[in-house]
Formats: sequence, C-alpha cells, structure tokens
Amino acid sequence: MSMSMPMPRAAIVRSVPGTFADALAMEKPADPIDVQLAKQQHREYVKVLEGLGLQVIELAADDAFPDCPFVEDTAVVLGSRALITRPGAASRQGEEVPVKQALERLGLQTSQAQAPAQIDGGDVLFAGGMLFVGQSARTNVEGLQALASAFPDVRVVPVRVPRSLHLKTVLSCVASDVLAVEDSPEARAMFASIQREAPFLKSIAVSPAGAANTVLLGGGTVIYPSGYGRSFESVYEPYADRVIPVNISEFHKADGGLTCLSIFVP
Ligand code: CIR
Repeated sequence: MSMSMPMPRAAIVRSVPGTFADALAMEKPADPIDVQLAKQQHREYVKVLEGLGLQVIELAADDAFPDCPFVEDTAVVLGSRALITRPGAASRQGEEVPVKQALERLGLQTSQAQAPAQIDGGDVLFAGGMLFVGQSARTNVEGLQALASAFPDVRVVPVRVPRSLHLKTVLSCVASDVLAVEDSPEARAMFASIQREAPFLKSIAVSPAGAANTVLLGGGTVIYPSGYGRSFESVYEPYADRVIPVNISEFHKADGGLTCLSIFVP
C-alpha cells in the first residue's frame, strides 16, 4: 500500500493536431501513426482523469506543432510555482505559450527558462523531495540551473541520460518511495545515481522498454501504459491502491509516454 498523496486539482492536456503523424521520433515507426486512433486514445486518457475528479483543461491543438500533445515538456509545476521551459527541440519552441497562460489562469506564479537554457519537463522527476534532472540531448546544464533558480528551496540533482530521449522515458514514480525502472543497463545506471542521493528510494524492474513510464496520482492511483501485449496490474498492485491501464500505442510511436500527456496542478 502506498502512502497516499492528495489528488491534484487540475490537469492541463493538449489535443492531438491533424499533423500528429509528423511528430518527432528517434526512429521512424514501422507502423505509421494513426492520427484518428491517437485522438481516440487521448480522449480516453482525458476521460480517466475526469473520472478521478480532476478538472481537465484541454488546450486547442496547433497544426504548426505536431508534438503539442506532449505538454509535460513545456512546464514543471511544484506547489504554486511553475517553470515554463524552453523545449530542447527547436521545432517545439513556442508550444509553451498557451501552457503558460493556462497555468497563470489557475493562479500559479510562473518564471521562464531563457536561452541558452534548454529543458524538457520529461527530464524532470520529483521524487523523495528532490528534483532529478536528466542531462539529455534535450536538457542542458543551463536548463538545470533555470530549474534550480525557479525552485530555490528544492535540491536539484543531475542524472546523465546517455541514450534515451528523457529521464522519465525509462523511470517514474509508482509510489512516493518506489520507482518503476526499465529493465535495461542504461536505466539501472540512472536509478543508481538517483539512489546515491536518495537511498530510501526503491525500484521495481519493468520491461519492455517504454512500460516504466507511469503516472502517480492521489489516493495511491497509478495509471500505466497498456498496449505492450501484457498487463502490469500484478507488478504495480503491491504498491498502489488503484491501477488503471490506458493504451497510448500511437504516442509511443513518437517516443511519448503517459506522463508526457499532462501537467498536473496541485
Ligand atoms: C519529442 O521528441 O519531443 C516528442 N516526439 C516526444 C516527447 C515525449 N515527451 C516526454 O517524454 N515528456
């Protein structure tokens, strides 16, 4: 059983644009993205969040930004403050504008990462009271410093991400002191450097690649990505009070996990 945290009050999501098949991908998917199916999967994810009692703020899609549903990358929220990021992919810079407005409408105090900082929210994991920040192709040391300035009271720890897109591509929280960690040498090394700072954090090994990106919400609720040909209920149930699968196969094709699709506001 998990130590329960409160449910966030709101989630910001962004609809799937008609251009979503052009979203960035490290490897071109064998099966092209089915945009209609992506829209349907996104609607189902939104329904799950609404079913949990969250206010869902759905920003309009913008065809000029094929990656815009991956809102997580555009802001990092902690308490009543948000750092608006400067996304690491040039084609994504600008996605943060409506997200900033939405966060301010919700009453958050925002600050903005400035060039040469680059930071994607997918590289930021809040665990054990610290902010772990992937140093990846998308997030540089200036990005990490922007985060540290936005949250001066929180310890900020760099974690090297040699191959994956983001830190949270391969690990995420399933409980306040438990991380799901992809069963790969890269992910294990990343978790080891996290554990050096936070020895009280435990891990559970999850495969295949991509399956370790879960969303932890209040009341010990874990949403996990299904569509990997197996179910993870039995893996997560010992740590969670409620486990909900959501199939996001079309987002995986563009290197997106479940966490990418929302920003939670306490
Ligand atoms: C990108 O390459 O930026 C998008 N296709 C995927 C972003 C995934 N975001 C995330 O993991 N937070």
